[in-house]
Amino acid sequence: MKRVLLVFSRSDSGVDGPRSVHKQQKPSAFQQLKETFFQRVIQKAQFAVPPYALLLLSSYDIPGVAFELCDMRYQALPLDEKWDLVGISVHTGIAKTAFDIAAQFRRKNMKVVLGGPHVSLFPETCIGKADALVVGEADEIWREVLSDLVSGKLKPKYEAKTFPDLRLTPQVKKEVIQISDYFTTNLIQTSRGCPYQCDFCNVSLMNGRKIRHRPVEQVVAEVASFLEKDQRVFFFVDDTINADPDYAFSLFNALIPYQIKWVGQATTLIGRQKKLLEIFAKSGCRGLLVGIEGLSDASLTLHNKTHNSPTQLLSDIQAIRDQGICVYGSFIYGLDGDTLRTADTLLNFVEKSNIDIPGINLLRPIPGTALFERFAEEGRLLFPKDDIYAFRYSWAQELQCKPKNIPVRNFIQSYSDLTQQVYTFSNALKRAKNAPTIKSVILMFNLAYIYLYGLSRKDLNFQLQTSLNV
Ligand code: B12
Ligand code: SF4
Repeated sequence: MKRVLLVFSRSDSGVDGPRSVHKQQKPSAFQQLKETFFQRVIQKAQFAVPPYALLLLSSYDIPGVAFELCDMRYQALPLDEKWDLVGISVHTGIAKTAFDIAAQFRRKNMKVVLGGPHVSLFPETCIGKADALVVGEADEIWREVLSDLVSGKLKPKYEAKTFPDLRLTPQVKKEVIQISDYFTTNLIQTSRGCPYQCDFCNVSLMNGRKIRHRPVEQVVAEVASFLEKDQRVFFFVDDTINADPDYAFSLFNALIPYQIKWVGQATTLIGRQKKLLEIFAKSGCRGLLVGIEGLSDASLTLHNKTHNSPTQLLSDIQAIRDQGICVYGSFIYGLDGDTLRTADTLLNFVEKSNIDIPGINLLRPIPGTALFERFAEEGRLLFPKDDIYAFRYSWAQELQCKPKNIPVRNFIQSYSDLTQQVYTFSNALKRAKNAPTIKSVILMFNLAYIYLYGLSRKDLNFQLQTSLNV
């Protein structure tokens, strides 16, 4: 039997437990204690969900292959055991850590395969870091990798030539995880691909613009099988669960009898898709993350987020909340149409719309995106273009590009003031009280965000004083 270990490593900062991104900043003993406490709470309470991609890869039935998973948020690397293959999921923000993990296993003569968003987007940066690379969505080639492993003929590179047909993707099993480790283990993906092309996003680069679905009956069967082991909330990981309204309608209509509670991610258009919204509510939807990003026509157009309509955003959010669904509104401050006045507009909007959790993000140039390339040409990246690893993911703790219309120093001040005003203790209580449902979850998020945005202000200020030449 070939033993395959799948490894998921935590992010340095971000949803896996935020900490200062400036290693040179020495936290006091009290700060360290506070960070550890918050990291634990945030990890467990907020996003501690199993690594979906690795659960999927462990669900393939290949004769002669047995899977185990090491989730480094909970377990140390089992370096002293003998593995026939170690598979590591790599995203750009943790690529260096992933390469280091690969090197540790390879030094012990164990074979390593790398896959995931970073390998798919930047395969050339992964050459020599592993015995095999899987470029693109692995679904159709994973079987080949494993049969080659069994026959001792692992190839250095496997590349998905087309986007896989999700009808052939197996039902996810949870045999490799400890269910009690997580906030929930009910992660489901119904589709891949996004028809939109917001210039700061890399989803259509990775998954294409055409939406590919799993058949409704397959998803329903997966929900039913998940319920046998875990009755907690379901998280539909699709980027835009309402992108194909007809499909979404059939799916959630079919899920009504299962009486699940679920959360997911949608575009603001859901506010105007009345029938679908009703079905979402009836099928147990408790919260939706919606990408609002900017509030002005200028900003939305300049970043190609044209499916959002600034004049309808308020009523879109109202409509969602009226159905008893909480809204996590994701904003970006620092878009190309933004000026210093935008901070006030954002603050007013957050208050007027009663958004349950406002996410106030900084514009981040993700390597590979159209935005990244444009900002590089315009000389607006704050780190060298070739050092793609410098563009790490944090909790808005680092400015990575110059805003178009606002000097950096003023921008950081304005962003810090904004997050301070949005996240106060009394606002947290007010949002929890007004939330249409899951009030305790809303309170928990809002309280955690007071801490997280405090960390953001501290780190941004440190960056301003130490490395931003402005
Ligand atoms: C749901 C989601 C989350 C959830 C749940 C993640 C989880 N635990 O599974 C939460 C909210 C927790 C989350 C957290 C983060 N996320 Co996230 N997330 C997503 C989202 C929307 C879907 C991911 C998913 O499950 N896709 C479905 C699976 C099947 O696809 P996949 O992961 O790409 O895997 C396929 C292939 O890549 C490949 N593959 C993947 N791993 C491996 C490993 C091996 C060995 C092999 C052979 C193949 C392989 O095979 C899979 C099947 O085809 C994506 C956007 C997207 N469309 O991908 C962002 C995305 C993956 N996240 C991203 C980021 C940045 C993060 C965070 C760093 C955010 C933060 N600031 O903290 C953290 C990182 C946490 C971590 N340690 O990985 C980025 C990664 C960008 C990049 N270029 O690397 C993405 C692409 C979003 C974006 N557009 O920027 N995320
Ligand atoms: S931000 Fe959302 S809507 Fe825009 S391209 Fe990315 S996934 Fe699609």
